[in-house]
Amino acid sequence: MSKTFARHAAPFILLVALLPSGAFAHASFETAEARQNSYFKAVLRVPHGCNGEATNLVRITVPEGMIAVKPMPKAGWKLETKSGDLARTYSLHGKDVKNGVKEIVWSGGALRDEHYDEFVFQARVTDTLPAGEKVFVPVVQECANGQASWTDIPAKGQDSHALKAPAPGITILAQAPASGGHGHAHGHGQVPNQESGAEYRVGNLLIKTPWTRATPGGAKVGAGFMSITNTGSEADRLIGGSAEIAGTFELHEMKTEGTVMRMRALEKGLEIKPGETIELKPGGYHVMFLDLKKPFAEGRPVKGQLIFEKAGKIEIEYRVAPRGAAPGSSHH
Ligand SMILES: [Cu+2]
Repeated sequence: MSKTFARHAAPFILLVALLPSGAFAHASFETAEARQNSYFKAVLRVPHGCNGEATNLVRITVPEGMIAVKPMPKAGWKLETKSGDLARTYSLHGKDVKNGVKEIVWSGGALRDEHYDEFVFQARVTDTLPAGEKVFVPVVQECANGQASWTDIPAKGQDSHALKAPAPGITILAQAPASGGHGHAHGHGQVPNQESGAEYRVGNLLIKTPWTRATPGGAKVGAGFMSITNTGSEADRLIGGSAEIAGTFELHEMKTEGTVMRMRALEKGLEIKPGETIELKPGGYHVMFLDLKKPFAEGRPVKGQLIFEKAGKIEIEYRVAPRGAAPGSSHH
């Protein structure tokens, strides 16, 4: 499970309290990241009807740059697609693609306001969609007397959270590292350093010594630490991730305000400038594991994933230090 970071600059406790009720208020995609030049399974979550009425129709407008679109039929719903000429010619497996599905409509069903459902399609994300940017997929729900439109697209630089009815967005990640006989992508291998067992490279980023602390039995939260070095010439940004046993993953900053230490979620992730090393450490930046299903046990490593805006995803392992361990204990 991965998640981009919450945008609330509220103290941590407040933020957790808000999650259960606020998290699915808008139509959104279950996975909100897709990789260039690969197929993406888009799972649209429809959380409620139109002002209490049941939803009878769901219409998705496919954005330019997504091709080879295939919607999934849904029991009890009629499925239709509208095809047309694309704005440009795409290449897929050596063939020209000039037209395709531009609209998907599921109709004739009845999704009651108090229920939730998912509408699924598959598409290929081309590299005409720039990595690091968000592509928006307008969605309209129709009911007997009204409709709910998720069609607002933010202007450049505008936060989509400021919009009343934001179109669900998908963040585009750079092309996956080559594997399985498709040649080599230079510098994009995810090769953990065998000697230390705690160095990971993805793109131009070097991640060292991820660690966390053992948690007491009933604890629902934990924090993770590491250093991240950008060896490239372009800035990158840690934008999300996940960890086993943890229901939710966030990026936080600890700051002293007056005499009080406060945690806040980082709105836009954590930027790592070219040549810079960012230390995630107790009392500063850290990744936050929320809704732990089991405690973290000393000596039993925790697997996780980090998502960077440009470099993409990397699987890492956190060493689990004793409870209350200090920063220095990250060294062997
Ligand atoms: Cu935190």
